[in-house]
Amino acid sequence: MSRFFTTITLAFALVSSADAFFRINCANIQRGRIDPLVNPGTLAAHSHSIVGGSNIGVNATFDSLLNSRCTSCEVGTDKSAYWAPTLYYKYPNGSFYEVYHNGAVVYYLGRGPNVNQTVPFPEGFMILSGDKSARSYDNTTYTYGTEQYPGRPVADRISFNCIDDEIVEKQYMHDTSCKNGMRAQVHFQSCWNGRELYKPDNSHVAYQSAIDNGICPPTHPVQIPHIFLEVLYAVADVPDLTDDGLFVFSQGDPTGYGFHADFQNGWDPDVLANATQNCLATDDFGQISNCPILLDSQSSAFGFNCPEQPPQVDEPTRGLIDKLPGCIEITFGPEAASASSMTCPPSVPRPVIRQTVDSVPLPTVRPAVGSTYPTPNQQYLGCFNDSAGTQRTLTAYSTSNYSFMTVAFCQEICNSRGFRLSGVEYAMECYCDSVINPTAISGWRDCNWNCGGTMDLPQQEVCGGYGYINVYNNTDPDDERLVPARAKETVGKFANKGCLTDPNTSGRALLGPAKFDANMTNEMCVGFCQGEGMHFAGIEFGAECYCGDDINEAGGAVIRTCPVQGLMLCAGNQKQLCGGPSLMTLFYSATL
Ligand SMILES: *[C@@H]1O[C@H](CO)[C@@H](O)[C@H](O)[C@H]1NC(C)=O
Ligand SMILES: *[C@@H]1O[C@H](CO)[C@@H](O)[C@H](O)[C@H]1NC(C)=O
Ligand SMILES: *[C@@H]1O[C@H](CO)[C@@H](O)[C@H](O)[C@H]1NC(C)=O
Ligand SMILES: *[C@@H]1O[C@H](CO)[C@@H](O)[C@H](O)[C@H]1NC(C)=O
Ligand SMILES: *[C@@H]1O[C@H](CO)[C@@H](O)[C@H](O)[C@H]1NC(C)=O
Ligand SMILES: *[C@@H]1O[C@H](CO)[C@@H](O)[C@H](O)[C@H]1NC(C)=O
Ligand SMILES: *[C@@H]1O[C@H](CO)[C@@H](O)[C@H](O)[C@H]1NC(C)=O
Ligand SMILES: *[C@@H]1O[C@H](CO)[C@@H](O)[C@H](O)[C@H]1NC(C)=O
Ligand SMILES: *[C@@H]1O[C@H](CO)[C@@H](O)[C@H](O)[C@H]1NC(C)=O
Ligand SMILES: CC(=O)N[C@H]1CO[C@H](CO)[C@@H](O)[C@@H]1O
Repeated sequence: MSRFFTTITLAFALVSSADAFFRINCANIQRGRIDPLVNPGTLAAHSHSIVGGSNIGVNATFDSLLNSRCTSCEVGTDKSAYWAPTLYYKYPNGSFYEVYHNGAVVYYLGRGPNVNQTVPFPEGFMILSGDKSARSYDNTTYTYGTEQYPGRPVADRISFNCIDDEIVEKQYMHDTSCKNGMRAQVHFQSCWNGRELYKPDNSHVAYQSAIDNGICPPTHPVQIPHIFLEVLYAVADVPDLTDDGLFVFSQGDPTGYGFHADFQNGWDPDVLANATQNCLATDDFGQISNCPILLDSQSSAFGFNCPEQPPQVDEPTRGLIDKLPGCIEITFGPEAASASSMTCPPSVPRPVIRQTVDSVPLPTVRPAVGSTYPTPNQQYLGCFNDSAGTQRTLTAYSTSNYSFMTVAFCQEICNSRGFRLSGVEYAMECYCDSVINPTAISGWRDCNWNCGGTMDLPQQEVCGGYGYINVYNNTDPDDERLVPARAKETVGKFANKGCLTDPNTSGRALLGPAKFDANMTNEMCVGFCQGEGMHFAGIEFGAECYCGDDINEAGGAVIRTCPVQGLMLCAGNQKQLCGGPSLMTLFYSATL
């Protein structure tokens, strides 16, 4: 299998046309001693890292998963849960540290001569693959096989890749000094007996003859999608690594032979049926973009939109902890770990399982292009591309605020600054302008990140995507905030006479009384000069007011039309202009 996952390019080169699959990226949804397959309703024996539907918990069922508010996997219609043991590093002083990983990658593979007979997982279907007590390689237990399709050691369902300059794959944790992470991998059974949805000994399912390929045994004739799960552990990022430390999985396994993973179906049945039929047997190279039914609900924002949930089991599993959760003893094998080394005696106090209320799916508002949202004067113009490498779609102003960002929050930011156009991007960013950059193109479907500020609301709205922006236009002709700043036409008896140059070579353009005020406005300066008994009032550089009865023409001052650009906002009124550098906004009245 390693051939797929070294790089995408390599996968493209090596995958044959029979090797169809799709790949779903998932972020963590919860961690802790939860395993509704093996220990429904109660504490699991060891700690798991779980990805998928947000309703995962000790009582999770097909219905509760399907009802999850969201999934931490990129396909929104897959609310299944997938989990694997948590990996720890044991320091020489006995403390444990949880090894960082950011979720899992789940592959759905279509393999073997009967791939076109693959049926979707039934509702309520569950599988566990692997054996938590294994501590050595079992070379005697084989999958079903025939001469044409030989069997293979079942132990090959587990493998580890050390991602370094060279990638080496073996069936155990053979190397933990991997610069770019250690990847643990599990193949699931893809043959079903057609009867039970789950049996505690997993005898309702069997492996294909070659595990990731081949035929199903006659006892388990129904071919189901083949799940292959990968978790990439950042083994090199553990602080204070020493030669005397030990990487150990949560079931007390320092070998890796006991790695395992669970799947609890939470797929929208129609979607899984469609994807099984159309995307597993054809030549699609793992791209969700080639599978229309999955693309419909695909979001690159799965981690943002569906963040990790608080742990239901009230005990520490993250960071630095003083023992493995659940009385787990470390056992090195080669004999299988005993049940007692992985179980708490009844005398040990049990952590509380927090009562949680199953969530329900949240609607996401997606206004149609041309419609208004959320108020009747805000017209949605569409999803535009907005790559950081090119000029942005809206360039005049931008800000970022994850916890508060909503469409309306950004509209207010932009409109209050005088910009008609507002754009939300990347869940948290807001861009403003009066015009759209002509290179930007609308009509994209990649605006699918929920706004950070709607995280806790009963309804979600969309705030762009990674490199994509939702643009809104405030079309209200009467919105005062959008009227560009300008000088007043009249202030009382005083009329605006345009601009007066103030070359400042031989005295000011107006030689009477003057004042500076941090709250300067047109009205303030006119009022001041009128009070001083002067006929001219001139405002310069935003906050300086000059008065006079004559213009200092000898000093080079002349009246001219005001320039379109270069005038300054009044220090005391952002909607008024108050001259500029060496230039006055001029008011005059013949009578006082
Ligand atoms: C054990 O060692 C680790 C790594 O040096 C350290 O972070 C931790 O605090 C130590 N634990 C105790 C209990 O001293
Ligand atoms: C499965 O069906 C597809 C589409 O009809 C076909 O291209 C492919 O060859 C079939 N695969 C097998 C193994 O029969
Ligand atoms: C299985 O492994 C054992 C122990 O390493 C070895 O002695 C035996 O020959 C192996 N059997 C097969 C069939 O490879
Ligand atoms: C599968 O989904 C695609 C995309 O939504 C749709 O066009 C197609 O009709 C569906 N096929 C079946 C068999 O339902
Ligand atoms: C799980 O279900 C049982 C039986 O309905 C209930 O007693 C228990 O409180 C539930 N646990 C949680 C954490 O919801
Ligand atoms: C939008 O995409 C076009 C075509 O790929 C590109 O030329 C343009 O620079 C992009 N514009 C932005 C704002 O990203
Ligand atoms: C985000 O917006 C809120 C509400 O306006 C404000 O209180 C907060 O300071 C802002 N945070 C940042 C980082 O700007
Ligand atoms: C935004 O609305 C205003 C007022 O209706 C209109 O003049 C302007 O052309 C619109 N801008 C865009 C980019 O649609
Ligand atoms: C400007 O106006 C504000 C608000 O009216 C006031 O608090 C401030 O003291 C004024 N500043 C000056 C320099 O007059
Ligand atoms: C040559 C001249 O008139 N310079 C004046 C320019 O303005 C400053 C500040 O008002 C005066 O200090 C200079 O005398």
